[in-house]
Amino acid sequence: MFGRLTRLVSGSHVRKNILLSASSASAAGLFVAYTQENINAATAVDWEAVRNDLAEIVNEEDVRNPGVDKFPGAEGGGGYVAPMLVRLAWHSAGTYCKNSGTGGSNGCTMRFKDEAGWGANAGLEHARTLMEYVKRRHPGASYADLYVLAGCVAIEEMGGPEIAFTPGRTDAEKEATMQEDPRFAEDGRLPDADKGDLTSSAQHIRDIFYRMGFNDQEIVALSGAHALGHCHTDRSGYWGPWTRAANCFSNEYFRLLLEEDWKIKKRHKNDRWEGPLQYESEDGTLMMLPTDLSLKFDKSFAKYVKMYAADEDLFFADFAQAFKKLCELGCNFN
Ligand code: HIF
Repeated sequence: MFGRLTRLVSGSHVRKNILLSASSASAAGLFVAYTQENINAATAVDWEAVRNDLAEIVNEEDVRNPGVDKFPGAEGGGGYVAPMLVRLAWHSAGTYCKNSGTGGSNGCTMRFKDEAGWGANAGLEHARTLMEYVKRRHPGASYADLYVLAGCVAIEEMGGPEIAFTPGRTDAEKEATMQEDPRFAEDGRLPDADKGDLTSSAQHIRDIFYRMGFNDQEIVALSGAHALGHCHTDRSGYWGPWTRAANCFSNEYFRLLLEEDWKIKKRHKNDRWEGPLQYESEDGTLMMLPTDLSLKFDKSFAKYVKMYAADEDLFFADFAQAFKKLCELGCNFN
């Protein structure tokens, strides 16, 4: 089965085929239209089989999260594809606003041109292409459920806690404004990684996550997911991994945040660093975003950083709850 998947996702020519063959419905030809018929079929989904397919995708070395940076090791396998799927799930859910009840993972509105094109979502087209493959094998599953489950399975496959998953999300059938369909949101809902100084960056994270209904402890617990994956210069403009085991869910992010002497990045390989403001470890191999570093210097956030650095079990338990909450914001499963 994965011989075929690999062929489909590894070459740009064949990738074009996967995209174009995915649908005749949308103008871009990218996405399968979700009809009332397959919404009704959602109850027939074999979720264990979906989980197995997702687990195979994140563990298959030839399935890639391609980029220009050429980090050490292959671009395929757990360290690259799995973190990208965690980012996919979080960006599908993190648009929620508790006051207006708009946004969230329900609707899977990132499939549409406007949200897909937000700067914050750069690079996630690779993840969405992988979801097309899973969708074709499980047509009764909504995209909205698939995006969320992909993130949960990826976390588990990287050694993280089990995230309780409840299916039942529906897919928006066409692009709309949030006034027309509350499952949509507007650009600006996902966080920026830098707001000038660390105090403003801390305030920005609070603005973003309080809007969703999270408190300081939950924000810090969620932030531990930056133990995973990389920043890519061709996506966000930032560069590098946060930890030395980007495919391993752990509390390393908190330990490194506290123990490393983080300095503003000035050089990249043998050149001047021309990218946005970011921090690097003493040996230059690891990175922190200004928003990450703000957790260390904000008193309320720092209390929880220390707690999770000292107690990985506590971090796993709190993360599992907070990530479940994130994935269910705005969802009505009844
Ligand atoms: Fe990320 N995040 N995130 N993030 N994120 C990036 C990558 C990942 C923020 C910015 C970035 C969370 C919160 C925030 C993951 C998971 C989570 C990148 C790099 C940026 C810039 C994208 C790229 O260049 O490819 C900001 C400002 C956040 C608010 C604090 C969550 C808590 C940590 C909610 C979360 O779960 C993961 C995983 C990646 C790695 C993706 C990859 O392709 O490797």
